[in-house]
Amino acid sequence: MKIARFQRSGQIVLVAEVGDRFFDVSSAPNGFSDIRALLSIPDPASALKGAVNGAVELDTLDNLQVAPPLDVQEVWASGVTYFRSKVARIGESVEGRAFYDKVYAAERPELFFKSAPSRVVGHQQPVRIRRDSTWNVPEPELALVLSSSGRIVGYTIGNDMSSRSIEGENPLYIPQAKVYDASCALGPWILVADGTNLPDGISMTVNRSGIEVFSGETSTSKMRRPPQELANYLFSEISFPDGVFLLTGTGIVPPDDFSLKTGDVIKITIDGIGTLENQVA
Ligand code: DO4
Ligand code: MG
Repeated sequence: MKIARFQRSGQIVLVAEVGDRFFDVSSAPNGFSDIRALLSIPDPASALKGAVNGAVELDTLDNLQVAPPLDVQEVWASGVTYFRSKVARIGESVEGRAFYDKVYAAERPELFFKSAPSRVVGHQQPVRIRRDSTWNVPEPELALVLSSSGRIVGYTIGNDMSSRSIEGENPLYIPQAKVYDASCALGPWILVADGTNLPDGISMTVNRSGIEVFSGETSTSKMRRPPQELANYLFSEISFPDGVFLLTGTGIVPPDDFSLKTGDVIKITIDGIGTLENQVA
């Protein structure tokens, strides 16, 4: 089952896709309209199944506008969880390279605050590059949707937009390289986790004036750390009563001569979840 948030006449509608059918789970007597409610109960997957049973079926999604898949949750991110990310960062930062090498191998992962919900954009909304940055890339990442108890409730698609020039100048600038308006895209769908359906293939294309200027792919099997281990570290000394989204790091890094430009269209596809598309403003 997949779920997504939509807007209809200014109201949020939570839709479940089951097979090729769509249900308005916010219409059910035991339903939900917000992600906060879903992530604060002990067994969100069963609650969703119950809500689908009492929900109105939708013939079409045509009259709905897709919204980001979160409401009040913070977004956190993991770093250097793929060998490709380590190699790229060692290349871009002469003085900082030992830190990336160490964090890839260390027991404790790199975790950082990525975004407040107000700075997250959804499917087909523009992402931004910083005006004071000369080298900018998208980072396609599997995002974990975690309940208030730290359980993986689902998976969505994330883009951890990043300035490589600012991060490369000094790793202490990472918050500025990573955290700015519209630097995080998520969605549109959340694949509900069932314990056996960790998504595998991740791919990304960047199109410029209709021409593909980058494409790459990876697999979550190349991640150095299991997703639940990242979640456990995140929850070890912080609580998230409304749940939280956690990006799991990038395994796709464009070559060093590539930088995003205004107008570029970024498409990230994760098997079993769908495609997140954003244009660079
Ligand atoms: O170490 C800096 C950030 C790494 C990151 O965002 C990633 O590996 O995806
Ligand atoms: Mg990243």
